[in-house]
Amino acid sequence: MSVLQRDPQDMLRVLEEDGTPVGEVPDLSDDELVTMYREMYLARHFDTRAVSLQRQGRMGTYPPLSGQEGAQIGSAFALDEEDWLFPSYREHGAALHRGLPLKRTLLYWMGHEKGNRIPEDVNMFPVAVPIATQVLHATGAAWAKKLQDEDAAVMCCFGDGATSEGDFHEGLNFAGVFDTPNVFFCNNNQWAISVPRERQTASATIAQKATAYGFEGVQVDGMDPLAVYAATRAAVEKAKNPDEGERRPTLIEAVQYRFGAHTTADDPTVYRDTDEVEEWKKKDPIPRLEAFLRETGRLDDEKVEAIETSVKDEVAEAIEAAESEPRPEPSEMFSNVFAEQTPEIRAQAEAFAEMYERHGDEGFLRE
Ligand SMILES: Cc1ncc(C[n+]2csc(CCOP(=O)(O)OP(=O)(O)O)c2C)c(N)n1
Repeated sequence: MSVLQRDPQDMLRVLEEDGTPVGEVPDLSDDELVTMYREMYLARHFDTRAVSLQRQGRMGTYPPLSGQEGAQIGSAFALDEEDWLFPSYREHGAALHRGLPLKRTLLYWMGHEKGNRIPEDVNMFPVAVPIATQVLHATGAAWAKKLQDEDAAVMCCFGDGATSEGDFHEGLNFAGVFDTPNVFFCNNNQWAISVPRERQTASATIAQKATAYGFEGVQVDGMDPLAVYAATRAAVEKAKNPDEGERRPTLIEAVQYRFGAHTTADDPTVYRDTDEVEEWKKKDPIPRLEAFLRETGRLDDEKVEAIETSVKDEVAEAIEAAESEPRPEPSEMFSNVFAEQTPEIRAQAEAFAEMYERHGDEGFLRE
């Protein structure tokens, strides 16, 4: 029986918090499991460095992902080469697994348009900042894949807050009716900036919303990368190759927590309790997978140390490469939105140019 065939309130888990298996370990090779761990470690280290770059004034606002590595890497790991990822703005981990160079992610948050250009061989869409808009794009893309008879699944990532948007309903409703090959992956990290999960919906779970759209919804422990992988893999396979009578789309709710701020522009201590954060830190996906891999002889001190060193080097190189790019021209913010500028944007660009000429960079800095 598929792992998707369960009550949406029955959370799927493979590893306990201490790394002990309590469910069926997915069929991944030793190398794949260690790579999964390395990528989670890489995502965490990248995140820590990115936050400190922002604090040093070397990068703009940045949305941290710490705590969410298991959900991001575990889900992206389940995609095949031909599948597509439609991310929100926090999916730096899923993106690195897909092959987006870290330098691009850094450039994006440093304000370079170049950072938003996805390499031809990476099947993912650019960052979506307007909440839930990517759900519609992903549903449309999946419908196109189906109409063109292409064998590809489309995974769309969004937060718990996104489920309150009309776009979420429209996308999932359409996917159900047109039976599109979608995996809707909700990173329920408990908070939409300062709005807690209880204020987002009166439903017992987000996963159960799938029932209303006529397809399967599954709740998974998002701090457990192997459970996330198992659920996403089953959803990807079903999207591309459903059994008789099965609907292609799936809604996955990965229950997790963001350890840090929503972005570097807010202070989470104002709206949430430090005890709550500490409780969730006990579920950290990285030591959880590490304990399992050590216990089963796939990792030891030497291997972990080698991973640590290579990850630090990789991130340092990406930072150096991003910082050696010439600074973007501020006027570039008016480009790349429309092929031809609208009269409003043209007027704004002209007003900006005039102000910039008069005051230079200083005119835009606040004390
Ligand atoms: C359409 C829209 N409305 C409001 C915002 C402002 N905003 C930015 S992030 C955010 C919260 C999103 O929370 P959630 O969907 O749970 O994702 P998370 O940031 O927790 O990953 C809001 C309201 C926005 N970006 N787009």
